[in-house]
Amino acid sequence: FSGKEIIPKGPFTPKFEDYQQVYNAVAKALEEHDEYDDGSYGPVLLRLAWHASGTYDKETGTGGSNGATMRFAPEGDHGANAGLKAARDFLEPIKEKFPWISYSDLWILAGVCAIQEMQGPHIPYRPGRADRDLSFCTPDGRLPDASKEHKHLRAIFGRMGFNDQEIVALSGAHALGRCHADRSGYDGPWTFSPTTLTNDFYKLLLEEKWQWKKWNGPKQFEDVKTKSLMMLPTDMVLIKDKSFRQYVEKYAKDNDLFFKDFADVVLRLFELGVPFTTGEDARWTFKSSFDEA
Ligand code: ZEM
Repeated sequence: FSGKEIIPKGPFTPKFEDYQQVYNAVAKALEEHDEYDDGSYGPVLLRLAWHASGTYDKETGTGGSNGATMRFAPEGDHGANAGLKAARDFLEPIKEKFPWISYSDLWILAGVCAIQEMQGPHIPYRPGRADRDLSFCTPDGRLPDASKEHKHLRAIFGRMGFNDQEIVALSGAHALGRCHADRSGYDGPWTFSPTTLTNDFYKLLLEEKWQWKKWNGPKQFEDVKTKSLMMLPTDMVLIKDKSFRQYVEKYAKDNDLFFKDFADVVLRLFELGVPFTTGEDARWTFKSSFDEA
């Protein structure tokens, strides 16, 4: 042993290809675990990325996806985060395989992957989030409460820096997934295709007749025709409020416009409060399973 052959290695600096490998691993795991819910972990992964990001407060610069503080109590135990352990556990083997990625970058990358793999638009992404300890947990109450009204939605999303149009564009995510009685108390899916991103959330809001569901659970709406779909009180606010409604009408008519605006606003949501050392031109677009090789 001469030591001559030892090539000094700097710290591993992952590049686009490395992150695409992580993307591919998440996409593969999504495909493999089709036993979950309506056949995909995609919706709950997106919800994890949203709840990690949606704690941002523009006044104090606290919260947001940097830190992944939902790993810890108290934040992991906040009522709004009930059920998100399923998403965090789903990503654990991926974190083990790619230990160089921070949890906070991984959760957001997984959200991007979920959107793209559920046939949504491409969401440009850049890494730069570092994990932080539990002293950075945000206080409870920063995420929206589905039982509330217009003022609440504007206050919560305004705190993150979003306007009416952006609130409506973000809400189109409710085309995906479902409510779980054992998590939020609410029950049921919003659309008939909860694992494919479409503008159906807006179409159904406008085109179906909705009535209060008669049951023991929290107040929610059901469609009169099939009684199999649901809307939260905050979803219904989007067609009751004139300013919100004009955007619901636009997105119901034009899926391309919805995809464009959704991609723009989700990108911003996912970057809130992150102390990037790179510029906006450093964003990458991952190849999805639907893209040409
Ligand atoms: Zn949701 N959301 N959300 N949301 N959400 C649920 C589920 C999902 C609100 C809300 O209270 C709830 C955004 C905005 C808002 C997703 C994405 C996004 C559930 C059901 C509730 C109660 C949870 C359960 O029981 O499992 C409220 C009040 C919102 C204010 C407008 C935004 C913004 C989102 C992303 C951009 C997704 C994908 C789900 C489905 C999760 C799943 O497990 O299927």
